[in-house]
Amino acid sequence: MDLERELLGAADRGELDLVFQPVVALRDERPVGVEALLRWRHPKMGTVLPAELLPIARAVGCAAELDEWVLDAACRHLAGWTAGGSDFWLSVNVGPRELLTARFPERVAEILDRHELEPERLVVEVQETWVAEDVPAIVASLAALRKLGVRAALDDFGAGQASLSHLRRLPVDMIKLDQVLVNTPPEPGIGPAVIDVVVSLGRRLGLETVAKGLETAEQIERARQAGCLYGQGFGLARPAPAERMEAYLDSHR
Ligand code: G
Ligand code: G
Ligand code: MN
Ligand code: NA
Repeated sequence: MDLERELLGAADRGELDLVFQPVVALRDERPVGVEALLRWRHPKMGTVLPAELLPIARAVGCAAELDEWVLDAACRHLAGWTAGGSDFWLSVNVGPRELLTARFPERVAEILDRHELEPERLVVEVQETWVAEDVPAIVASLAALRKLGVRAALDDFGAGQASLSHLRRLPVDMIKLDQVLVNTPPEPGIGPAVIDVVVSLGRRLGLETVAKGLETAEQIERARQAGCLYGQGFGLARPAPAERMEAYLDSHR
C-alpha cells in the first residue's frame, strides 16, 4: 500500500474531512469559536489522524495544499453557520512550511473573500513545538496575517522549553495553554500554580488565553480560577462533524 501516493488524490476522492471542536467562554460555558481538525477517511484503514497524516504530507510535498484545503473547507462551513453569531471564530492549525509558503497571507485573504468572512473571524494557530525553525520568517508571515485582521494564536503554550522566548518574539493575539499547565498543581510553600502565573502574564501582555485539554470538572475549575478566558476539551465539548455544529450552537447560545 502506497499511502504517500494515495494521500495526493485523497482530496479529489472526497476522503478528507474536518471535525470541529468548540471553544467556550469559561465564565458561562457558551461557545465562542471552534477549532477545525483534519481527518483522512481512508477506505481501508479507517480514520487517519493528523499525527500520521501530516508527516506523510510533508514528505510528499503536499502539506501546503492540504492546509489550504483545510482553510477553504473550514471557512465554507463557518460561513454556513448562523447560530454562532457574527463574532463566532474559526481556528485553523497551520504547519511551519505552510505558514512560510510564498503568499500564504494573500491566499488566506482570498479564501476569506471567497466565503465573505471578516478576517477577524479567523484564528491561525501555530504550534510552539516547531516555531524555532525560522523565527524571523514566521514573525513576518504572522505580521502580514494580523495586518489583514486575522488573529494569531500560539498553540501548545507551556509544553516546550522555549515558550517564553517565543512569546516575546512572536506577534500573537492568543495563547493556547497546553494541558500540562492545568495538570501541574501549586507546590505548597513554593508559590502559585504555573497556570496562574501564565494566565496573569497573558493578561498583562493583552493576550486572550485558552486552556486546552480540559477533561474533568476539576481541570475546568482550575482554568476558570486562574482567570483563563476560554476553555477547550473533552469535558466541555468533543470534536464533532460539521453537520452537528449548527444544532450544538443553537442549544448552547
Ligand atoms: O485532531 P487531533 O487531536 O488528532 O490533532 C492532533 C494535532 O494535529 C493537533 O496538535 C493539531 O494541531 C494538528 N492538526 C489537526 N488538524 C490539523 C490541520 O488541519 N493542519 C495542521 N497543520 N495540523 C493539524
Ligand atoms: O492543535 P491542538 O493540539 O490543540 O489539537 C487539538 C487536539 O487535542 C485534537 O487532536 C483533539 O482531538 C485533542 N483534544 C481535544 N480535547 C482534548 C482533551 O480534553 N483531552 C485530550 N487528551 N485531547 C484533546
Ligand atoms: Mn490547535
Ligand atoms: Na497541538
